[in-house]
Amino acid sequence: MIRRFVFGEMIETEAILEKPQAEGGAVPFLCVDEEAMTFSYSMEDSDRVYGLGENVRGMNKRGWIYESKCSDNPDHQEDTRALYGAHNFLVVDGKEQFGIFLDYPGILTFDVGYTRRSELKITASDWNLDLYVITGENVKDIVKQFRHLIGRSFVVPMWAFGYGQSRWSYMNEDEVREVANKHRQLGIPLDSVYLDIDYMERYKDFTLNDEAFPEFEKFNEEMKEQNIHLVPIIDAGVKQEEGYSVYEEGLEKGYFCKKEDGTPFVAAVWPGKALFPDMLNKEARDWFGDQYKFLLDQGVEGFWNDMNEPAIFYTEDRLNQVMEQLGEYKGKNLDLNLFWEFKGLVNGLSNNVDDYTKFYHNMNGKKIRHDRVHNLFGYNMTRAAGEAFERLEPDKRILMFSRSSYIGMHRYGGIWMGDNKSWWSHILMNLRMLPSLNMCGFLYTGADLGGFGSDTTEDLVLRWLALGIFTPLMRNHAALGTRVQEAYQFEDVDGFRHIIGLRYKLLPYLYSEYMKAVLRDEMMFRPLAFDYPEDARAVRVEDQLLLGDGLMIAPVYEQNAEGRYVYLPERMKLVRFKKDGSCEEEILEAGDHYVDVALTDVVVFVRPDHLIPLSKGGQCVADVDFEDLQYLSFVENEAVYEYYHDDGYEKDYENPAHMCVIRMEKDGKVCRE
Ligand code: MIG
Repeated sequence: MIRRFVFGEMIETEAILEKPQAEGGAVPFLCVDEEAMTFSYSMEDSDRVYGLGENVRGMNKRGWIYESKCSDNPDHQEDTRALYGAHNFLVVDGKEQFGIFLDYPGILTFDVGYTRRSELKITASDWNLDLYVITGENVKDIVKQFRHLIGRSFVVPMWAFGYGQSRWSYMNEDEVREVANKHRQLGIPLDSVYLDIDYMERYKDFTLNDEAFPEFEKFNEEMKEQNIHLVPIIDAGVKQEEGYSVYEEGLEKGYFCKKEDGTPFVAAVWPGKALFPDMLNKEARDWFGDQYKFLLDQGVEGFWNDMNEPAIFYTEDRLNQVMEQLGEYKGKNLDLNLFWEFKGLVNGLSNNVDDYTKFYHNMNGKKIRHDRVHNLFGYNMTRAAGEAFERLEPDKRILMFSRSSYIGMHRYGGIWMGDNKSWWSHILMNLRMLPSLNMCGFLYTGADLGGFGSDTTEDLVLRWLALGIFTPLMRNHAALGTRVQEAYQFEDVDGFRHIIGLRYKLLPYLYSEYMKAVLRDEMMFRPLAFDYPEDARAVRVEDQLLLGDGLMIAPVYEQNAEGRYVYLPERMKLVRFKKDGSCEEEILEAGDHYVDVALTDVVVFVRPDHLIPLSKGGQCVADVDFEDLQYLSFVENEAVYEYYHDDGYEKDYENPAHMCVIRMEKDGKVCRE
């Protein structure tokens, strides 16, 4: 059951398109303090709290404080309170079971037992919000109701399930061609190469650097002939430059965010001084979306939207102020306090929250200060693109994923998990974020495999890929200046080919599970707690996941490990895929097991009476034969699998012809209905 409670007059976010009738009266379970603008709940010791989408720490969010404040924050540490997205949905599982969603576009705090261990306290910055309270049979049911409420998740073209290679600093055609060729020559599968900001002419959106990509359309075609898709980045800021048509047109039509006095708000990002299109304004959004046509017309079928928190290096006004203030330090003896103050001035230039109070949106004719709707910006940039794709390419699926997001954005695109590091702990962070994001509708998601910042190592990339082969977005991406980390840069090419190759074997299962999760508002990745709520051990497991209908995964995330402990909530079949192509199987009883996992092994666990359809693999998604299936299976009585398959490009998702039932008997006999 979903109940909606209205407090004040919220600014419309369109996170939920069809709102249930509002209710009056008391909010069950929650203590509401209008004065302090808080909701609180008293937790029992055994209560667990799930959700909050993109955030650090455990799947069980208890014991920390989180903020919904979309931030360009490359420090994904234990004490980080906010990342790029604002995902105000959580589920309490314990004595009471309920979900809450706060539809509120400003900054929120979720204190989940941080100040007082037994208290969950949510604090808003003003009292204009809608609160949804969802109750149901169990956690999965609560999540499903929420997912239904926020609408169906976005679907990618099938090639976007292939392996993608990215790096900030592929400077020109030849460098991109080399990435493609190396993979093909060495037989390492690949479906896409990402273009970071260097493909543009001086970081101007919807332009191409003509020297680096003299004949882009032709080049894109050349890549497509090899079944490789180029996926360019789009940034939120539009460069301020006379004669640049996007800038000129946006300015003329008044589509950029403005300061209080009505003049354009100028902030510096990649291209230096830039303006932010008013993504919250319908006309500006349509206009910005139409700009993607420039690349669509040249054959591009996928994009990633970056810097849309929006990130700000500095604003013109603050920079001028700081420059002036800095002069005052000249000739002074800078002691600790003064020196920190001095440093603080410069450091405070970037992503300064105060700057978010300096510009305005025009939402349906109403002037609204940015900080009140801060968390809607990235969502609406991606919505601009998503809506434009529907207009411009109605019959095509176009890949889109964004850095910043809000609840509801999952209808238009996926997200990637932002600027992680080449750290072992970030493999685990990647794993833990998956179910929390699925709860919020983000099914097409993944992390920068191998790590974005910092220098990586071969073993780290291999181990990370062994998780990445399961995530819908499977992309290796690294920052400018870091150690190169394409699969072919390392010694054990056979190991990379094997692990990445497995992704293509798993594809029939992964795509089927993804589509079922989309169509049924379900989660593809679940904590063990969601399926085994009665198992006191399972509910505490933080480093294993259920993947779809029949699999459990337990990746290795520690350096130099030769295996790991795995907890089995029931009898399962372990399957070990080895580099030499062989496959070992072993039935394990419920309980704890130490499982050997060599550096190039991939281990999965099949649940009883389940089967997993596999293909024979391929060098790209187009190679994969979805009819000629093999099966991983663990049949004690009979296994039944609902197999979803479509052509991966058309949009008639609901066509029942895409679904069939595969049955396997104890003797291994398979039949399809
Ligand atoms: O502040 O475009 O998260 O994936 O490579 C850096 C350059 C800006 C941040 C993105 C990252 C991308 C990078 N961008």
